[in-house]
Amino acid sequence: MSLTDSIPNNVDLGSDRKLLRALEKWQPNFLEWWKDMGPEGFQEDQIWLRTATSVDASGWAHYDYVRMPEYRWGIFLTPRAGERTVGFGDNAKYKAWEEVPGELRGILRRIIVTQADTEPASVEQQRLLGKIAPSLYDLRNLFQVNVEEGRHLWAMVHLLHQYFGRDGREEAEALLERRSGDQDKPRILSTFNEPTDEWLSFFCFTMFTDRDGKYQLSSLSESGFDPLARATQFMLTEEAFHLFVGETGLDRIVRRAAEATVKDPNGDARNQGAIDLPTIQKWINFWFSSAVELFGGEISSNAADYFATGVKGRHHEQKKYEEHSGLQGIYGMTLVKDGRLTQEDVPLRNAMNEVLRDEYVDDCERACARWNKTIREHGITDFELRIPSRRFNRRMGIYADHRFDPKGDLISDAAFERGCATWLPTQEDRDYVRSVMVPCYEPGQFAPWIAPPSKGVKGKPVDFEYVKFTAR
Ligand code: BYC
Ligand code: FE
Ligand code: FE
Repeated sequence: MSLTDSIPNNVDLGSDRKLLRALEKWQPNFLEWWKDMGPEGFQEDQIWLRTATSVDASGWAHYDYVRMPEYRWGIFLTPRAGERTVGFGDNAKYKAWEEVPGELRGILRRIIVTQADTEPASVEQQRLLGKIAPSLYDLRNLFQVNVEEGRHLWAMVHLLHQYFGRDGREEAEALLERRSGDQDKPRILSTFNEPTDEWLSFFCFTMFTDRDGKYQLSSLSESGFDPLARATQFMLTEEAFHLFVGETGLDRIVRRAAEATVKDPNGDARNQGAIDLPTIQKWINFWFSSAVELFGGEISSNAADYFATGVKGRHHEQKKYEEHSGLQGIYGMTLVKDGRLTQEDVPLRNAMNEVLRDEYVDDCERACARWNKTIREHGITDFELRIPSRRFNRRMGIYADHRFDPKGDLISDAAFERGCATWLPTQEDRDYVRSVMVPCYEPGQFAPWIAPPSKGVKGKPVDFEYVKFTAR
């Protein structure tokens, strides 16, 4: 099968010889990487997966059984809706760029490479999770997320190959050489080097880290560099499912925790084989605080440049804002001064990372309210989950040099050290969570620490055989 047949695309791959040759060289290396670093132990099995085969709203997703190495990773750009202009910053009203403007080459390359690097990183982080999947439904969802992150890598590699010449080809190779958590060749952003070796972390990752992806992609989806805008628009359609997996996965764990708490004579969910609510809170604290780092510095000249040049806007820049220069506004930033929290005005452009982080935090709060509703449905009124303050447990940015409790109050180093055992996962918590992670591969059965979903995938029943094992 030729590459143009094996790669569904709407970028006219068949007639672009140069691009085709570049991708023909890259593809075997990608497959090699997938076999080494993709889901371990399931490459021969038949997985009921969705594949993007076109960009039509009605028909883009095709569902069928497929062996993962034979997955058809495609290249899709959301079609143009007429002539576009740059929507914000100093270049607003100029025609959107079809090629990379020379003076923006450096920053566009940097943004695309950073975005691209996260995609294979997440697959690497999750590669052992299949061995301890709580159900076939969840196993299939894990692999769906993994193959789509693989496709997101293809989407960014396509941009690198088509628009960045030799530099782009070198960057595309390097994307297959870095490894999550590696001492010498780590992935670029911090969170993507954290181990994700049990499913509570997986659901926190898809809830909190993929959600950073949503907001970053959204702010790039109105980029003045039109191919990047169109590539990220299509990626967002897939991202919605990853977020669904995270948010509903946590809701199902919370449901089980609440049931077990009520059922147990001592109110101890762990006695019932579930994960208790305070432990879930610790994981939320850890993964949320790790994910908020991904928005970059609170006060950032990089962010100001991205906005000024028209490369990276705000979430829903056109829909939500009327003023698109970003020059008039100010942002009231909470800073630490003389050992106290104070508010200080920052020029809006320099605060763009924080503006995006605000949207993200609100979205996390919304999901958390839903989990709390699940808790209350079980008659539990003395426990509520909370999204911690964005200042809690930071390693980067303006809060990194200070210590805060989950409420966001400034505390001493000693108080932070003391609080850690109740706020963040301890070794004992990690051991417990790992101990309940036993695989459950019978169709319709679920591990005791997680409730079944309310429905199956794409109209299939919950007990559908989402994964067919070939030899086991
Ligand atoms: N870890 O002005 P600053 C996804 C660096 S997730 C390590 O604060 P800027 C997905 C920064 O590079 C979405 N380093 O940062 C999710 C800079 O370095 P230099 C991924 C970090 O540039 C799940 C310095 O610190 N997409 O898709 O405004 C599964 C200070 O720079 C970190 C993107 O990120 C960190 N967390 O903002 C699969 C979009 N944060 O110059 C996929 C593209 C900052 O001093 N990236 N640094 O060496 C960007 O737009 C920006 O690069 C960032 C950083 C928002 C990440
Ligand atoms: Fe992705
Ligand atoms: Fe994702």
